[in-house]
Amino acid sequence: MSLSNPLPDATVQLDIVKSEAVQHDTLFTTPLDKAARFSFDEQVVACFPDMIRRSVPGYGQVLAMLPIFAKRHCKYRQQTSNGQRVSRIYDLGCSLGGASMALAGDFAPHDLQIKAVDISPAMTSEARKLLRDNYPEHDIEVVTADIREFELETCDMVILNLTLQFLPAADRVAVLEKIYKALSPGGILVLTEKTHAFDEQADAWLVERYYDFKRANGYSEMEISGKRNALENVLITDTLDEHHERLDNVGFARHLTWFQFLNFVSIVAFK
Ligand code: GEK
Repeated sequence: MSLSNPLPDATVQLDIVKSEAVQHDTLFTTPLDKAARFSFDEQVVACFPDMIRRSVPGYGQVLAMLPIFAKRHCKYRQQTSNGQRVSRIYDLGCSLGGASMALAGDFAPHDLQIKAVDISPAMTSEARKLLRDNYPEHDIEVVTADIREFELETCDMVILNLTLQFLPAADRVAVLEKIYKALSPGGILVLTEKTHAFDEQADAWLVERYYDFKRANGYSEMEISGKRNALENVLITDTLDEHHERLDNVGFARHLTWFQFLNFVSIVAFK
């Protein structure tokens, strides 16, 4: 089957990086050592906006909804050191700060305090630059840290956009517990993840259509299989039921799947 035009939805995107400098993702256009593991290094940073847009169905739509959710659920519940009331939002596993940028773009500088955290220094140094250039007036701090060790202050909203999936399975509960504790009553967690289906046939169909999506966005068979190999044991998916069960277990009384596109889902959990 050949799909010559990019799928309409694949073109829905936020210009998270307006710079001309964004490279086309060519990371897997040449055969690589089969054992090479995917890592968020300088090479990935240089093509990240192109990569995420072409390989994550619904990335733009999810980001576009974040400020809409924030406007409903962030109620200036936090106090800064100089006594001002703000809404504090964490963007955990921020990469280049796409989610933080989507939020900053829709809020006045004094209304939000954003803390964006990522373990990759290559990502945070670029994110810091992009956020400073695009939103110089906003209170946005970019921190290089492992979210498993990073302490959270009380907050109104936490974004885990495609990040939990990169943590070892055994560490996921503790991170969610920490988030639950930090959220003020009325606050929300937005958790977006790649998932797998429990039913084998359903899963095979979703995975195949996901590869069709990537083909439609210009990825070759070699690029698709190269990326799949590199992500093995690096990106470990759960089922949608496992996500909901874990959220129950850490204390979230109410959570629902508000978005699904093939095997990618986004959940909102309410404290
Ligand atoms: C976006 N949220 O554009 N601590 C902190 N960061 C981590 C950790 C960890 N333990 N493990 C992985 N990361 C972004 C996209 S990308 C998703 C998120 C993807 C970071 C890692 O360095 C990378 O930047 C990010 O999680 C995942 O809205 O590339 O598929």
